[in-house]
Amino acid sequence: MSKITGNEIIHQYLRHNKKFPHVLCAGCGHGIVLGTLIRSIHSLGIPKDDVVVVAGIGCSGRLAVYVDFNTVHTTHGRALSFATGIKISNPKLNVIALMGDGDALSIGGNHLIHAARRNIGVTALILNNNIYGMTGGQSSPATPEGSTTMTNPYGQLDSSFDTVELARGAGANYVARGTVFHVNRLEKIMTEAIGRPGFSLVEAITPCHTQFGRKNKYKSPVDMYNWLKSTAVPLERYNEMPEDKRRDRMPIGVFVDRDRPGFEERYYAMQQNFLKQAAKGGK
Ligand SMILES: Cc1ncc(C[n+]2csc(CCOP(=O)(O)OP(=O)(O)O)c2C)c(N)n1
Ligand code: SF4
Repeated sequence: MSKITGNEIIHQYLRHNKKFPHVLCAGCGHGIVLGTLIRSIHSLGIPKDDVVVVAGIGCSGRLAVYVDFNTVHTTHGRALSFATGIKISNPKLNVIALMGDGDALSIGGNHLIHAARRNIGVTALILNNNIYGMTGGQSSPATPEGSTTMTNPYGQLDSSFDTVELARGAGANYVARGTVFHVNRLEKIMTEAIGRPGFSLVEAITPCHTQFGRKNKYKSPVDMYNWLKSTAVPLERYNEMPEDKRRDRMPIGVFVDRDRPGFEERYYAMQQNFLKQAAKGGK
């Protein structure tokens, strides 16, 4: 029997009849992220019915409607709140919150911090294209300082968030960054993240040529992929680079890998303890 290819695997997980053609622009990296997510779930052997993809609003949020998992297309910035409720009500589910950088870091920033602090057993997948894609290219908290956007035609004045440092500081169990150019690494990271207990965060850098690239130095999708190729450096190599060489380079890899129990585990342990005490006639 011939070996099943990555593309054939992806087709097993799509809602062919209802939701296509998709809305993404040619050259958009979001589809590559979805491919890695599907292959990761497939390689972990998780049944479709045990997966819940909770997405916010944005081009990234649209991905949830194409896949044949349990899916919820929620409100902008609130994917993690819905995901938290789902995970607590049924901890056996693999809950993946899929968000854009605007969704996760701007309107949903507070939810992100507290989901990481709580260490809820959800995988947060942030598709960082450095911009608000769906609504026409406004600056997001991930827009690099100095770059041009629809709302910053003379250059973004604020510095951009480091998503990895934010999640690490807030207490996430697992934090990693990859790019859609380095697709095998991204898939490996995603697989690890989904398999870990507690709160995992994967930042997937994905090009939006339409709203970001064209206003900056990347006139074509190919320019954007070349930018990812030349900018991203594996973390181990980045750590060995002298300070001046690190400028304009972006480390990719696994930044945090801890093994603390997730909130839902701690919550059920507390509940069991309470029930035991009550059965003994205590408080
Ligand atoms: C409460 C609320 N505010 C604003 C919007 C409008 N809105 C829809 S998508 C979006 C930005 C999407 O950007 P991002 O999350 O980065 O995702 P992308 O489209 O780039 O994948 C905004 C502001 C909304 N739908 N709801
Ligand atoms: S606007 Fe950007 S993020 Fe949205 S589909 Fe097009 S390339 Fe992708």
